Amino acid sequence: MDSQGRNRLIIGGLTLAAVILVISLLMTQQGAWLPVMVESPLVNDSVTATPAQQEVSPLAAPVSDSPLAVPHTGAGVGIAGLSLSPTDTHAITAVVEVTPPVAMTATSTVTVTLVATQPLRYDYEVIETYPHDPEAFTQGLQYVEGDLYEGTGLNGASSLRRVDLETGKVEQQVDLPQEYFGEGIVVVADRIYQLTWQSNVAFLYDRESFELLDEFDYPTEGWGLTYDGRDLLMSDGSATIYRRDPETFAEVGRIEVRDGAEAVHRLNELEYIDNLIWANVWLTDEIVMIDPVSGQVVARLDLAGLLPSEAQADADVLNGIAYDEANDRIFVTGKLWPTLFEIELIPR
Ligand SMILES: [Ca+2]
Repeated sequence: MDSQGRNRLIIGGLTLAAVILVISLLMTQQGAWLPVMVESPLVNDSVTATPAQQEVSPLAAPVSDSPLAVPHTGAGVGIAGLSLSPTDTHAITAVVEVTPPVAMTATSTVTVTLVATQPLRYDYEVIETYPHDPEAFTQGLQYVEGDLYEGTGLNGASSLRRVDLETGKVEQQVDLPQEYFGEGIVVVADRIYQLTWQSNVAFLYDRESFELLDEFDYPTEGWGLTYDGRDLLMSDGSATIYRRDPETFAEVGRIEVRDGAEAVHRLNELEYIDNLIWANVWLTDEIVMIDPVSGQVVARLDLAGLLPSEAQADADVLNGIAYDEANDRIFVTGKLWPTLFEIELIPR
């Protein structure tokens, strides 16, 4: 994707965004819970003040039938003078005056989530193909300075590898003991991290020697792994991406991944590209691109048909994203795929 494409992606994601404000569990004076749904389109990212008091009518109607319109100036959605960034989540307090039948004031904390209602759609073009070990059950993939680093899975076939991109030749490899099913990997400076699927342990290696330096525990399954320059980002097959401290592997935050209001589950191999998290979605031909702040899917890449049908019989699913930042090259492959592809994105 060229820089213009990236800008188009980001700007498009914002332009199409909408704000859903949910005031939940709004306490009335009678002590009953009055949930109120507030929806309003996002005009742009500049927000000005609006009154903090709104009328809700009719009071007795179900939530979905009584949306509380949030007035906004032409500049965007305003809530009590807060300035909302389209990529942030905010906790705000709303004071709502409800009439009729009974005048009451209720206060609640609301979360403002900016929702990309229409993720951009991309198809692909194959730029180049490279050989890939058809015995490699790819679970982690990263491009670093001319080499591919790859983590493979399956008990008895799990490994960490350094692979020559052009030839697909494995130039360095360390195998995991039979009991471990290898998962995502990430190279950070002179270290390599490797997850395991269900053993709740990550391995830390010296990048050059592949010597095992340390081990870390974590409570979830291990699927994909990448790095944003500060935190490790880890998937576990759910819709959550965990932020982890590279030094201690301690959890330091979470990203709940959604497309609109819908959670996106089965997030697998990851790659951090241009401030977005790209994620394979297990059992699909899709890669989703996730805003790391809001967790919103801002684009979807459809890679259906990438692996020729004659190669599909012996192959497993699409999995593995690597990025050559210096040359803006995107590489993708799959588990037991004989080919690694350099692709370019084509807006649909
Ligand atoms: Ca990757």
